[in-house]
Amino acid sequence: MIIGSNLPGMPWEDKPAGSKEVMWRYSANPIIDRHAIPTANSVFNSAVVAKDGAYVGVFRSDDLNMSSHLYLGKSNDAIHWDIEPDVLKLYNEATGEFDSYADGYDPRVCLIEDKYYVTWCAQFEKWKGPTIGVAYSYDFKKFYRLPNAFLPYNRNGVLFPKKINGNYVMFSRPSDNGHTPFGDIFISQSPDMIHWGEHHHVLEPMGWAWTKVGAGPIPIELDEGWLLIYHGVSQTCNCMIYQIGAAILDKNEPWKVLHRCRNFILHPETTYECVGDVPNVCFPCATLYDAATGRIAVYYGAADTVVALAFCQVDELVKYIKDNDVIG
Ligand code: BMA
Repeated sequence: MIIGSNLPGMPWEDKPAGSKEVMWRYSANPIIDRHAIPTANSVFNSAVVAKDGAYVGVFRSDDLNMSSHLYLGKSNDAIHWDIEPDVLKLYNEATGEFDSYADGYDPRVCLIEDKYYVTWCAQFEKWKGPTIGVAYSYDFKKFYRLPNAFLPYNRNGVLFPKKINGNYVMFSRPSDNGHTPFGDIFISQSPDMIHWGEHHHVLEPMGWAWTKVGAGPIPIELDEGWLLIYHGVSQTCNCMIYQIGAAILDKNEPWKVLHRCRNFILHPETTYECVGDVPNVCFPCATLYDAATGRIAVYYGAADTVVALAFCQVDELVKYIKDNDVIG
């Protein structure tokens, strides 16, 4: 059971008749085209949230110079998106002055109390390698930048939607300055969103995700723990394959893995997942969910080129994880 708000208008499509999949794709995928921004080569790995009866999002686009930036977008149905053509501006919290643009990639958006936090992989030359950028906004109009959370090299900084034991909690995946042929998910904690410590190991590579793992969307609170949807990567003779997996973590000590699914729950197999700038990539960055019905919509980047949508039912997913559990 999901502990959270109801979102009856969220995107949804029933599982196709006869399908045995625990997560199924939207029939009109991809929902966002690679040229959805005038200057874009691609729009993928992006994050959406519900706000004031509609939807807002932070989108990754790689431009015609193959530089990655973040852009704001809005939507009435969370399927058709109006994305602003200019890069998201960040203000300096101390001065309130416009300070920088959001250069980087793979945003996540997390509402904690009254602030929408954006975390992303910040890759300015001055940071000396990829690390976790943090900014917040009250209104999705003005975004204030906070200090980067961690030292380089780090990616996939994903916040929990509420404080746990009085602390903000964030997943991350220490990495290298390149395409990182390794990687475990860790958790760090902070009293103020600036100073991070009390680190714990969470998930290691295993099975179909034998090369590396990284947290995906903001975890979803269930009655029995936190639902973590993550990407897991296997390295073959000619490429890395990015797949989607799921686990359930302890509610109060979320570095404790209660259940971890042996099988992937989505694997690149459609044309839009297997043909693009980086073939064979499903990279989940956000969900929308409706607590009343247990419906979950997963937003994922496909082939580092477009944004796609998939669906699952929480009870069915939890049962699938437990029926195929590698823990215990
Ligand atoms: C990761 C990140 C993601 C990307 C993936 C596959 O290292 O760069 O943005 O989707 O590789 O290329």
